[in-house]
Amino acid sequence: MGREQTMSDPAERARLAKAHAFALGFDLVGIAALGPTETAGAFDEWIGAGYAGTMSYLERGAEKRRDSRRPLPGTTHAIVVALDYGGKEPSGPVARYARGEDYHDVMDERLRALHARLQADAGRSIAGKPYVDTGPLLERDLARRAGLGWFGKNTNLINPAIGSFFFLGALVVDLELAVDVPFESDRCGSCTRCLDACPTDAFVAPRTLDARRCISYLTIELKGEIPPEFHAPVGEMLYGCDICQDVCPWNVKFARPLRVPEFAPRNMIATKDARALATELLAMSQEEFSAAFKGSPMKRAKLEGLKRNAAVVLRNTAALPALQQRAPE
Ligand code: B12
Ligand code: SF4
Ligand code: SF4
Repeated sequence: MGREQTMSDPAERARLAKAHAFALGFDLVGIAALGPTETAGAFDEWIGAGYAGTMSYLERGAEKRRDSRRPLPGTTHAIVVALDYGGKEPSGPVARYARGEDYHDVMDERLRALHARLQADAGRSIAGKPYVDTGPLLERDLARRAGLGWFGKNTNLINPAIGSFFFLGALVVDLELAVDVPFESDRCGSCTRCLDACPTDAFVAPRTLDARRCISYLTIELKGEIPPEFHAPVGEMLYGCDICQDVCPWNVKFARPLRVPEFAPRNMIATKDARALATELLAMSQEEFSAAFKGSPMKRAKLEGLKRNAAVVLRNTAALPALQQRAPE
């Protein structure tokens, strides 16, 4: 087959796009046609119930989330990728996803490189844009349609070969590509481990999370004070929460060691337990914080938010010895 003929075949183009994505280090790749979002109803109900709390940007983008062609008009297909962030690494006060460099930057750079390779293959410019949590796309919906996994009861997208400790991203393009078969089966079965393990009872039903109760929301997204009823359940979690993924049998069995150097924990985090890290954060100036957390996703909570979390964690860890002494009662 000549080059021109090869590049006019959607199946061959899809094969090449996937080969490029794997060569760039992505762990899963699938292709979906853009169009009306199947789970838009679930999203609207979720917003309507108030479960998004103060994350008003989600509601603002609701219209565009109903159809994945809307964020970048003219685009027709998405190459959806997943990048594993090392679920086998030990749990700790900072959720695994946030210990190293910001995943938005790491994924965005790789998706841009993928876009450049597609254009080089085609010998022309192709309209397209990478999305990594950076626009009004329901990424888990798109990923399921591209065959990457199912919606777990903990709401995370789970893949039967690698579990759920991965980021999602998509390169939307104006290019016809052969699509993958959507992931139709539900492999959770009768398991309820994630629902039972959540310290704040944040799941109102399987696959429905009241974000206002989730430690990830409370320690990252919420501005202002964490409501007192959640102080004890936050435990030693300074930033984010991995509990409902840690207990999932698919992660227990298939989570992998960290392979992406950019996600290795920065020094500030690697060497400290919750108490030491909380103490250091509380004493930090804005300048020290900016230097120590340059390029970190933890900057999202700002120093003020991290100090708020640190105070809760310090209170919780200080109370532990006293509680342990009372155990024989
Ligand atoms: C807002 C948000 C949050 C919120 C709300 C989370 C939530 N579950 O809704 C908070 C701050 C709590 C959060 C936390 C986390 N997040 Co977050 N978050 C997002 C964001 C920006 C939007 C998600 C959203 O629209 N939620 C609204 C609900 C309704 O949508 P959904 O959860 O995607 O659920 C879909 C399906 O489950 C389905 N659905 C919903 N209900 C039902 C019911 C039935 C019966 C069925 C069949 C389907 C169904 O429809 C929904 C819409 O498509 C996405 C990025 C993006 N643009 O999509 C990242 C994203 C989902 N987050 C991610 C991560 C890594 C996390 C954390 C693990 C971080 C951490 N360690 O602290 C936690 C996990 C907590 C959890 N159990 O979900 C990853 C998830 C990767 C994966 N494997 O799934 C994403 C995709 C970011 C990325 N680009 O990698 N997050
Ligand atoms: S991330 Fe933590 S707090 Fe949020 S739903 Fe999962 S277990 Fe509950
Ligand atoms: S813990 Fe069980 S119910 Fe929850 S997501 Fe994993 S398999 Fe599904």
